[in-house]
Amino acid sequence: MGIISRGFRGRPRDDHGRLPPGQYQVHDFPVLSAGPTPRIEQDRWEFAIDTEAGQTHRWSWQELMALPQESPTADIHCVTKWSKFDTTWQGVSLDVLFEDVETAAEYALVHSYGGYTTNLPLEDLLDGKAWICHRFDGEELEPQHGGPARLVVPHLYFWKSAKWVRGIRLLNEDWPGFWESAGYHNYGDPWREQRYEGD
Ligand SMILES: Nc1nc2c(c(=O)[nH]1)N[C@H]1C(S)=C(S)[C@@H](COP(=O)(O)O)O[C@H]1N2
Ligand SMILES: [Mo]
Repeated sequence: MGIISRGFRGRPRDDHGRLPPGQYQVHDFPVLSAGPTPRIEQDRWEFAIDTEAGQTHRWSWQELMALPQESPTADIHCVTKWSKFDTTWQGVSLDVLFEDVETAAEYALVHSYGGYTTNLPLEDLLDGKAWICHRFDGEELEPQHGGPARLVVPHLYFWKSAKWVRGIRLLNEDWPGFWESAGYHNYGDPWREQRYEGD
């Protein structure tokens, strides 16, 4: 076997290192849904945070719209290896929704209309890291991409960004969601390539 320099074999860094390991860039917006697209009218939509102490905080669509809105731009990374740069959203920061929520819980289980669930540490939803978004690229979020509203938590693999989001349950103990209980990584950091359990 000859000596092959790592520098020769290695790929050039993509777009100044914005592409996590094993990912490639796409310019379209793939749709990945584990089941049919639920249709929820805005006037029937609600979002709730349930605390570990049994308190519920609810927002109607009108109440969500009345909250301060942010327009995050983020790179998103799907575990099936596509990444999309500079996606532009509009929605409400989870920091705003958690303002009046008293909790000592460390874990969050996000659930969606249609039954999808995904789990993450509560701290990954706070401090400007996550939003409930209802607009994408300047338009109302399409049903196939999670409209009326979805979670967007771009620093983790995109399966954590629950479409058709309905609520968040705060838990003292971690509880795996849909993909997390099917062999995917519990945390899902794309920069550490945490795709599957054991990665
Ligand atoms: N409710 C729900 N949310 C979901 C999913 C799903 O199947 N159901 N798929 C996840 C996965 S695997 C990915 S990659 C993204 C895909 O979002 P997109 O279809 O808007 O690209 O949504 C995530 N959120
Ligand atoms: Mo995904």
